Amino acid sequence: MNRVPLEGKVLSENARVAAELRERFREHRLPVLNIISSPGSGKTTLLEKTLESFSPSERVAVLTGDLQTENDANRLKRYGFPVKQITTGGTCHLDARMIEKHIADWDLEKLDLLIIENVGNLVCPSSYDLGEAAKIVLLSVTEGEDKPLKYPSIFFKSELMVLTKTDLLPYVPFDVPAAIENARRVHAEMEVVKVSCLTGNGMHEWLTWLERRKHAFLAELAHLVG
Ligand SMILES: Nc1nc2c(ncn2[C@@H]2O[C@H](COP(=O)(O)OP(=O)(O)O)[C@@H](O)[C@H]2O)c(=O)[nH]1
Ligand SMILES: [Mg+2]
Repeated sequence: MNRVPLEGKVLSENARVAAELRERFREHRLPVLNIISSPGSGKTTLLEKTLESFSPSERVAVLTGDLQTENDANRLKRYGFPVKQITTGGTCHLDARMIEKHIADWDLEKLDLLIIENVGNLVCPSSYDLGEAAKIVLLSVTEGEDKPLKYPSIFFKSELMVLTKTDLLPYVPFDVPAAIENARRVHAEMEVVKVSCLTGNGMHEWLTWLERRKHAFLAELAHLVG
């Protein structure tokens, strides 16, 4: 079987749909963030804490991807914001068509932020553009500081690395400066935030980053238009 041309076709079709989505998100002045990590790094927990911190008037929505179950959407729905689960069946990443389908009945004009929790995987999601403004990679302190070197693509493409579960640092031999250095060897401009969702340490820095990124997206748009 000739796998490579088929894979190329799938990726170029995805790129086409993602470009249309990006255009739509720009028309609606909607910053979209694509959160990627291995399973269990703390994506849903970080989103729970994030939604919990928002005032009810915040115009945010979340799409969350997994192979199976509605568990994450059920966890996230408790905060009162629009949330949808995308179950991929067996696919190890979200693609642009899935995003298009799941936002079809949302009025994007009523949103100021859309956060996508990708399927837990450090490899496949990095190849599939979802029309997002930025990718964010999470790395928990139990995963080893060498992961940016082993899975460089996603670290290269992400603007921000969130080091999660920092409350566990006293118990695991994880070298934080080495992890940051490894990430910056792959992506020199990588921004880094260290967070513990258990203690709340670093949440302020994460929320500040989010706010700053939303403004940067709008400023970029104004620049494109003007
Ligand atoms: N100690 C600790 N555990 C965490 C933290 N964040 C998440 N967890 C735990 O890590 C596990 C996986 O978290 P989850 O958010 O479901 O990860 P996801 O698969 O990336 O969405 C759960 O048992 C969480 O309670 C944290 O900051 N500190
Ligand atoms: Mg999750």
